[in-house]
Amino acid sequence: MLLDSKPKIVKTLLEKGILVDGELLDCLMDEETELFLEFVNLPTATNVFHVTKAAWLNFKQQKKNFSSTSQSSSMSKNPVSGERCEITTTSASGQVVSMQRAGHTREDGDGTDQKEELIKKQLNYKVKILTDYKDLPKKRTVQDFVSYFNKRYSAIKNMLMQRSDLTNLLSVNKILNKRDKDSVSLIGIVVEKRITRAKNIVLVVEDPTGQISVVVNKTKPELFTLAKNLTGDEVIGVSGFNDKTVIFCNKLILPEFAQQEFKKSPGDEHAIFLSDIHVGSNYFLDDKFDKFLKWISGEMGSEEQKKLVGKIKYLFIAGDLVDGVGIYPNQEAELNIKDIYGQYNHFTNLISRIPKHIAIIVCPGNHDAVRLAEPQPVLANEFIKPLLELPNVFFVSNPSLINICQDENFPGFDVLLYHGYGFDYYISNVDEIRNNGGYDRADLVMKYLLRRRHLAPTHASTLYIPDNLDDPLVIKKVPDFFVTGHVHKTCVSNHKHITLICGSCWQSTTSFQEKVGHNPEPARVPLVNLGTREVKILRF
Ligand code: D5M
Ligand code: FE
Ligand code: ZN
Repeated sequence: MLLDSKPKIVKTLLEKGILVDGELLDCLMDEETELFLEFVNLPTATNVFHVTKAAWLNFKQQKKNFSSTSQSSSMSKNPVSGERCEITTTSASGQVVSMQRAGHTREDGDGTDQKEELIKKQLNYKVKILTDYKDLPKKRTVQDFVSYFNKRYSAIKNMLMQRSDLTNLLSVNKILNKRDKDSVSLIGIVVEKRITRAKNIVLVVEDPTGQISVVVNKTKPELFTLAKNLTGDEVIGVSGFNDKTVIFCNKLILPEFAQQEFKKSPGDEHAIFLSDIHVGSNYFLDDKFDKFLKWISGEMGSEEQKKLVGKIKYLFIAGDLVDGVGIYPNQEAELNIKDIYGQYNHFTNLISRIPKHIAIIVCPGNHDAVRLAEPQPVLANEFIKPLLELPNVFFVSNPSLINICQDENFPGFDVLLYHGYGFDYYISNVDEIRNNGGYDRADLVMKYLLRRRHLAPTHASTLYIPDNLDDPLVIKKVPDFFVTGHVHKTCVSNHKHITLICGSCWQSTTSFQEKVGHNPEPARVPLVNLGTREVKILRF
């Protein structure tokens, strides 16, 4: 690289508003300057405030593919950004249905009639994509991070304000200026958590007017446990007595919600849940996936099972569709399909075998060819083009909220679909998760996030795009199903009538997972009877 020292690279990139990943910085020393400058000038690359080594390696791989197929002119368009179009149309019932054709613009010049035909066919699937994440192509600044946290704060504050137990609610500056000791409440973001020498917990909590210390005494075990399991940046309510510059806490309140209605579909419909397919990896279990495809196509299994397959109307895939390229160091040695297009082609061939009466709803994960920062937009057209021709495949962003099963007599189920890249952080850092099963209990992570009404409450758990209009990771609407993946072990549970489902995987234990003692459990498929909400786990 012409910029031959790390400080020079960092300075040059910072001037462009780009924060470069440490791993990427190491590998940049040997890279060609011009190619890298082309990379950072792409709309999405400059948009990704934090640039990772994976994104750079992906770019190089794609560049190589494009030049080998003489399509280098199309590189002026960013290969990893999705284009979206929204079509509003009217269903047979006269109801206005918002259809996102998988968030994609079809650019192959096919006829309008054909497109309309496809949209009409899609209406039969009773799938409504409620989240409409639009990636605004703009450079993010420090102010965007401030606005982002303000948006999160006010969204969760509004939820906490519904609570009757936050009496005498005051801002931090008013509490700090109070002369008398009194019973007070506040709503703030957790900035710091520490244990004192006397083994009490001190939380530093901030609102837009200032910061205050909150003392949680070890003599109140329930309260102490709740405080111990808090994570940085989450928004909480605090009640207690103020004394000069501190509050002695007697209650901590999370933005929790009441028990939900346990809805049951009037029709005899089923849904199944997959995640982490990892096509292209040496560890991809193609024989087991083939068995699954044969089963779902009715080519295998008892008569009863074949009848059941006919009732499956929805199939969710919670990310990591392919293993990707350049996702971790020396990944190439563990890939049997070494280019990203080849991986998606194979994924497409597999998914095309699923019968067309099943709506397939797919979001990306951290191994997919889209930016790592959340929300991850839908996959770009070129990776999945043949699937876009199919009426039953819906590509969505990560996270997404999708309504299924709705008709004139039933409001449908809202499904929150999220890959779960941040789960490793909560499993390692939150006592109540780590000490109660850790990786075997993805449901504990899901419950933890739902109780906080946020998919990545702490800044440290995932990469994200600071959106100053909204925080797309706030769980605004309480779903009926919360569906995730990433930890490669299936888990099904229930929290306040929300069905929590983590998909398994289709990849055997990788060398990395073996080293760190991970124990994935591949080829399991949760199956839900939407009429009874009963869950079965199928093994392949
Ligand atoms: O992640 C699958 C699981 O393995 C997930 O729990 C994270 C863990 N994993 C995999 N690779 C790594 C590295 N390099 N560091 C930490 N944890 C890791 P997946 O997203 O499929 O790779
Ligand atoms: Fe995975
Ligand atoms: Zn993953």
